[in-house]
Amino acid sequence: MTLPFTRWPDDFARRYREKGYWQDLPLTDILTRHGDSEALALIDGERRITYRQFRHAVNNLASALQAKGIKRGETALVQLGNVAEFYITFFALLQVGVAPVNALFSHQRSELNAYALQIKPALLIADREHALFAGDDFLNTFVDQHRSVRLVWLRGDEGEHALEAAIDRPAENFIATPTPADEVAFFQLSGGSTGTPKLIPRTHNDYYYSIRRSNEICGITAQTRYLNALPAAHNFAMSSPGTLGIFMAGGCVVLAHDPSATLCFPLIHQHQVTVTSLVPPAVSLWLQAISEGAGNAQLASLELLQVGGARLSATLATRIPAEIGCQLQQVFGMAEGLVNYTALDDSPERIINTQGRPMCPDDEVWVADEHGNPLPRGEVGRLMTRGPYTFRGYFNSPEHNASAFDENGFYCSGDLIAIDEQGYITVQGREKDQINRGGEKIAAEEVENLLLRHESVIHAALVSMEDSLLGEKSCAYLVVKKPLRAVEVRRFLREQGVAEFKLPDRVECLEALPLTPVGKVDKKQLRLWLAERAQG
Ligand code: OOB
Repeated sequence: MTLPFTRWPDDFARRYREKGYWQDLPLTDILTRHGDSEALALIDGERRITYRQFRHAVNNLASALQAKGIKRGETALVQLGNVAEFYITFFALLQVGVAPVNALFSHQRSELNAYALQIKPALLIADREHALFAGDDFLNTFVDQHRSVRLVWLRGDEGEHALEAAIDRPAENFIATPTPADEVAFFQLSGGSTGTPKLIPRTHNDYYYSIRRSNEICGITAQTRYLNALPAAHNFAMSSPGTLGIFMAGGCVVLAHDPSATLCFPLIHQHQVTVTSLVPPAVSLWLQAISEGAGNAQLASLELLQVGGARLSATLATRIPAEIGCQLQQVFGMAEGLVNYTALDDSPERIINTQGRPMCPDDEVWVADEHGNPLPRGEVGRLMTRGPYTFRGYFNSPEHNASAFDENGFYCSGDLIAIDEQGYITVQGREKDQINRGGEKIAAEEVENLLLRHESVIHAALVSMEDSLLGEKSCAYLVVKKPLRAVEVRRFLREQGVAEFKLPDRVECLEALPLTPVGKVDKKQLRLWLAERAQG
């Protein structure tokens, strides 16, 4: 049994193989290639895990999954944070050919249910440390609602659901059964711009290539010590080159539960970390900590800081080499595929002012006007792309795919960009109905739908407003039957079980929403009002 997904046309697949991008290896090769190496793979708090221990833990869990009757071609819903078990579970599922959706740790009931409805998971792996799974109420409802779930394992559980027990029990004669390399390995999460969170099928071949190529560009080796302070499940953290890149090279990953300076600076010093990745707001906080007394002495081992996920201002970019004392690399990527990097040997001017170049010679990227026609070099328009690691369709979403792709299979990311003569991209804005809250993506429609469930809400529009730290925050404009306060709105959304970062930072009630000539909500106008208010 294999999972349905939109494949690359045969001639593309042939070319990607001929050029060596697709090597027909399962992603588990990233780990198994190290055999019984005693090199350190992972540091999680006090725990130190070598490649040999890592591989054994993975095979134990994989073997336990097989013993429970979990089969190749099935799916899993996983919610684990920045802990060793995230990676053990990921590789174990791949070893038995089960495709996981790795929900973010910040996700709540609403997101987990939406993912489960789409993939109909055979198993759920989550964490007792997450508020949702501290007791059994949500778990019981979830298993009741999603009848496909046959097995539940929880990190930190003392009883029948204990994940750690399955990891610790030695496997006997384990035989790996990964899915074929050109089939779905797992699902990435889309930042989203529609009502329901969309899933991105990623194959072994395409994802492995993106990791291998990222390692080349970023100079990752067995000597690299990488601090992962981004959410473990995020595409940036997993593959650009991220934790999987480090594992592939035989380097060492140090886990941090959050990107705060108080946590990360000592970890960098203690473990002599050489590379890390941050979103722009975390960079601001690090710079603030340095200037307010922490200094940068603890960061002496740091050679490279990658920044991506949201727009990095030139002002902030300039301060990184000067105040943190390491090289900056801009990363403009997306869970759907395409990743752009500034090169380590690019001029400082390029590194500060551009979001880099597509990493693969066969990434086809062009800029379209609003009618889908190509624009001349340098002009601002829609990013269109296809290539050996850019997906060809969201999971089970024919309608959305029809508008997200053109007739030649080019994906329209919803970003507005310009490409210069040398092929360097600058991100100029966004056309998709999304708020980028410091790298955390909010699909406006998803939150609007939840707001409309409130008995007093007649119309709702969620728009971005500028924020000096996060870049953007969200404001909900509401037309209501009776006045609503921001706290009530936020409480209501929390009760709907939605991730905290999606709650509107501000709420405004109006008589009516402004409309465009064709009768759509005029979000441009709403954003303009917010900007005027912020100034006045
Ligand atoms: C990364 O992935 P996603 O899927 O969370 O978000 C993708 C979107 C892009 O379409 C763009 O709108 C925005 O995030 N974005 C940036 C950016 N990097 C991402 N906008 C401006 N400047 C940047 N450097 O965010 C992601 C995936 C892999 C690597 C890095 C980031």
